[in-house]
Amino acid sequence: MILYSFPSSPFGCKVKAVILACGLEKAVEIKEFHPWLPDVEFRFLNPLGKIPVLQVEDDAIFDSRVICEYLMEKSGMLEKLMPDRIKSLKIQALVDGIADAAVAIRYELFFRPAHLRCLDWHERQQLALVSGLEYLNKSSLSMDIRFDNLCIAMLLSLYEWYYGFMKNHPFLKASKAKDHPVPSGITRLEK
Ligand SMILES: N[C@@H](CCC(=O)N[C@@H](CS)C(=O)NCC(=O)O)C(=O)O
Repeated sequence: MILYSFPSSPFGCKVKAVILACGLEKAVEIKEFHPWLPDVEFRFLNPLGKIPVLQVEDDAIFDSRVICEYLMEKSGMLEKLMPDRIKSLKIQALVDGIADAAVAIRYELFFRPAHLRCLDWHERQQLALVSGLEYLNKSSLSMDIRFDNLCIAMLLSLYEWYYGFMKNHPFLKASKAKDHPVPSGITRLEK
């Protein structure tokens, strides 16, 4: 299997953590790919042009939520990592929503020239991000290896719980988000 992702993608990091927790690291080759690079072939894998994508033989699976379930089911780890399915899916929805807001802000600041930026829209994304993090901060979080905790751990790097969780499970370090320069050849929006 091939995972197309980029080191700074929160959705890609979530999938990488699931790969490690399911013991699938030898079964999945990771290919770095930035979704904004013009690449017609990639659109055949995911018509939405987004990472992460998991190529499995002649099929391509997207998005990160579907990939995670596929990998957990394939490795027989679904029940173990998702003991409470609805709770896990709710936390994933929250974490993905925070990541969506963070990615939207990043794109706005990097790709869109200043004269096209909308302050109200930016503040709305910021509000979702901060409220989402506050909600997580107030939740009581265990130290267990479970899918909801993997989602949260790959999103956070600030909170006390995160340091405890990563110390308890050092094998997850390999899936942490990394700041990464944007590849050359990506054009910003100008008009
Ligand atoms: N819901 C999707 C979100 C994926 C996503 O937004 N990925 C970003 C990178 S972190 C992307 O590929 N953006 C390219 C674009 O929006 O054109 C998932 O969970 O996989």
